[in-house]
Amino acid sequence: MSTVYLPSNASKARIREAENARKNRLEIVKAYSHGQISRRDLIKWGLITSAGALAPIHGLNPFVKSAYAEDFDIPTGAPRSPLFGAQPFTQPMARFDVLTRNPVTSLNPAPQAEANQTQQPVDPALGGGFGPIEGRPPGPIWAHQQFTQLPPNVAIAATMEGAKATNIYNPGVTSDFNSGIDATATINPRFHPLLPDQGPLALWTYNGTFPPKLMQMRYGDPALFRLSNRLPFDVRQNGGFGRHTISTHEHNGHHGAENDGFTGAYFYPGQFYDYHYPIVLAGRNTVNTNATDPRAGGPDDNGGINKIAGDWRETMSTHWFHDHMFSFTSQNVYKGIAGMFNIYSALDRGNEEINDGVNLRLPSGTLKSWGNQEYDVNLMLADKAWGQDGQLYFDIFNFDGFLGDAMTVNLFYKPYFEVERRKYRFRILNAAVSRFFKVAIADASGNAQPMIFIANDGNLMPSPVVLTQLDEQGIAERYDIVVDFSKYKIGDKLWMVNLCEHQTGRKPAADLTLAQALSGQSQDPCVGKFLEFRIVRDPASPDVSQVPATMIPNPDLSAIPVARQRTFVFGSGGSQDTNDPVSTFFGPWGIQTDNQGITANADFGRISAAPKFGTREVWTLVNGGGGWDHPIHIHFEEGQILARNGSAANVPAWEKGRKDVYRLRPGGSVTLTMQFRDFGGMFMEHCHNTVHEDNAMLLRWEIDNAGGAFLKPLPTPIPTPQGVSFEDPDEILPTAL
Ligand SMILES: [Cu+2]
Repeated sequence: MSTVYLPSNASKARIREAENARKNRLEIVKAYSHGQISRRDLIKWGLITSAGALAPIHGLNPFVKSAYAEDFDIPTGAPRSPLFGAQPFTQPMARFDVLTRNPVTSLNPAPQAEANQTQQPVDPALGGGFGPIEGRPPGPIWAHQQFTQLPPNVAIAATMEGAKATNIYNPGVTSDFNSGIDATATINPRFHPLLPDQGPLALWTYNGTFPPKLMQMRYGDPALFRLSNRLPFDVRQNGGFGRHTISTHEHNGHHGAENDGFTGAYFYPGQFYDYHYPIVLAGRNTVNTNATDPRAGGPDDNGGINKIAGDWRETMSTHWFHDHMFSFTSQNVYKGIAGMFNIYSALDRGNEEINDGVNLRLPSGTLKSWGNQEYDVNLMLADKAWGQDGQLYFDIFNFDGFLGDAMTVNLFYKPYFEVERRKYRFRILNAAVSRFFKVAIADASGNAQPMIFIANDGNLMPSPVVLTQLDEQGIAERYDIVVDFSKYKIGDKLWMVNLCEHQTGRKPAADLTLAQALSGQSQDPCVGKFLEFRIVRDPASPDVSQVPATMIPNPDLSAIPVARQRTFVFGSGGSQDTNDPVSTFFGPWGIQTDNQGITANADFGRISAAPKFGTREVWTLVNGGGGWDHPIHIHFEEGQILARNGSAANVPAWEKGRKDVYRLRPGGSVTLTMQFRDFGGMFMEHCHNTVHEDNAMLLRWEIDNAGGAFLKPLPTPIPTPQGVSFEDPDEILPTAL
C-alpha cells in the first residue's frame, strides 16, 4: 500500500464509493458477529482468503483501488469520520470517573471463595432453562486462591452496559482541578459536544457512562470487584460489532488465574463475576516473609505504612483493566470496555508531602493520606472512527490491524486540560486497537519540551530518564512521565503531539520529527497535536513533590537458577491441528513455540508452556517478520528484559526496569526473565495488537501445583449460560511441561 488515508478533500464520488463499500461490509460483519456465518463460510464464499485477508472484491473491500482515486486506501475501511463541526481543543478533558470503594458487606450475595452456583432463569435468547448467577467456572480449581488469608477488605461493584447519560461522576478532585467541569451536571456519552450521543448498542462501558472508570487500590488492602453483565441477551443486539460475553483482565495484576480474566472464562448477560484482587507484592512466600521492611507495603489512612510480605522491588503503580473475550477482545475494548487501575504503595503513596524516607513523593497532592490526584492524571489514548451517523465504527475484517482516524484522550476528541505552574505526573496508557503512539510535548514555537520518564508499564524505573520524545508506545504499554510547568507563564499553551505515523495496522510506518508532525503534512489524521495544556494559574501552595534520582531498583535474580528457556516466534500463516469449535480460532496470525515447526493458531484448550511453580525461566520472543511489529504481553508477573536482538547493549535506558509488554520491533527479538510464584492457574501470552490477538496470536500457559486443588494439567473451562463445564486440554505441546 502506498499512502493510505482518504483525504478530507476527496471527491464526493470516492466518498460515496467508500461509504457503499462500508455498508456492504457491515452486513457481512453483522452476520459474522452474530454467529450466523463462520470464518469457514467466508472462505467458502471467497470473501476472505484462507490466509485471512478480505478478498479484493470491488465494492466490498475498501482497500481495493478505487475507480476514482489511484492511490488512496482507507485504514478505517470507511470514509473519514465526520466531525460535525467539532474543532480540536474546544472541550475540556474530563478526569477518569473514580469507582466508589464500599465495604464488602455492601455486596449481596456475599462473595465466596468458590463461584456462586445459585440458579436463576436464563433468558430465552440464551437458550432458556436455568443457570448460575455467577459466571465464574465452578469448583475448587477456580476458587479464589488464598481467599481466607487475604480476605477482601473493600468492594467495588460495576455493571457492563450500553451507553447512557449520567449525573453520577466522581472525578476525585474539585472542579478547578478538572478544567472547570461541573461534576454534578449531566454527562452525555459522546466524544465531543457537537457529536451525537453514542447509542447503547454502539458503545459499551463500565456502568454505561462517560468518562472511563478508575479503580484506586493499595497494597495490603485486598479488594473484590463484582462486575455484572447487563449487555443485551440477544447476541445480535451489538450495533454491528462486539460480543456480549465478557472477561475482565486486570493488566498486569499479580493475582490468581481465576481473577485474571482468562480468555475462555467469559460470562453471559444476567450473570456477575467476582474478581478477587489481593494486591500483594510478588515474592511474598520467599522474600520479606515477616513483613518487616517498611518499603514493602501500602499507605494507611493516617500517613503511615501498612507493611506486607513480599519484595518491595516488585511494587507496581499504573495498571488498566479491559475485556479479554476470546477472539472478540479488539471489538470489545474498542467498544469502550477499558478502564485504569492505580495501585498506591509505601513508595508511591499518592501523597507528595509525607517525608518518612520511604515515600518517593511523586507529584500527586496533599489533601488525603493517599491517592491524591490533583497533580496525578490518568490519560487514556485511543484512536476511534465513526460512521456518517456519528456512531462508533469498527471493521473486523482488517486482519492487519484496525486504525481509527480521530484521536481521543479519556474518550474525548482532542480535548484541552488546565494545569498550574508546577510539576504533574501523567500516566499515559495506549488503549488503541492496533495503533502505536510516540509522544512529544511542543510549545507554541514548536520546540520539544522535556519530560521525565518515571515508569514503564506501571513499574517505577530504577532511575528517571529525561527525554524530549518518548519511545514508540505499543498497545497496552503504560508510560508515566513528570512534566514541570513551572517555567511557563500563565496563559501559555503546550501540546501533546503524536509523532508516530501509520499506514496500516501492521506496524508504525514512520516516526516523524516534531516539526514534521506539526506541519500537517502527514496523511495520517492521528499524527500531530492531540491534547492541549493550558497553564491557568500558580499553585495555591508551593510544589513539594520530588522526582528522586533513585526510585525502584530491579529485583536481583542472579542467585535464582534459570530452570528453563523457551522460545516463541510470532508470525503469520498459522495453522490448526486440533479443532475444538469452542476453544479454537484460526488465522491468519499464529505463534510457534520452541521451534517445533508449527505456527499454531489460538486454542485456549492447548497448553503451550507450563513453568514449574517457584522457578525462574528465560523466554525469547521473536518477531517472525519485518513487515509488522507486535507488542507482546505476558500475564501475571513482571519481567526484566535481558537482551534485544541478542544483546544487552540494545536495551535502551527506559526499558531497564520491569515490564509486562514487550514490543518486538520489526524483525526483532526480546529476551526476558521472569518468575512464576505466589499463585497458579492458566494465564496467557499474546500480541496486544488486539486484532492480531483475536486472529489468532494468543496462547495459554499455566502454573500447576501452586498449592491447593490444582490438577496437572488444568481442565479447560467451557462456558455456557446454563453453567460452565470442563474438558481435558485438547493439546499439550511436547515441550510444555
Ligand atoms: Cu501483533
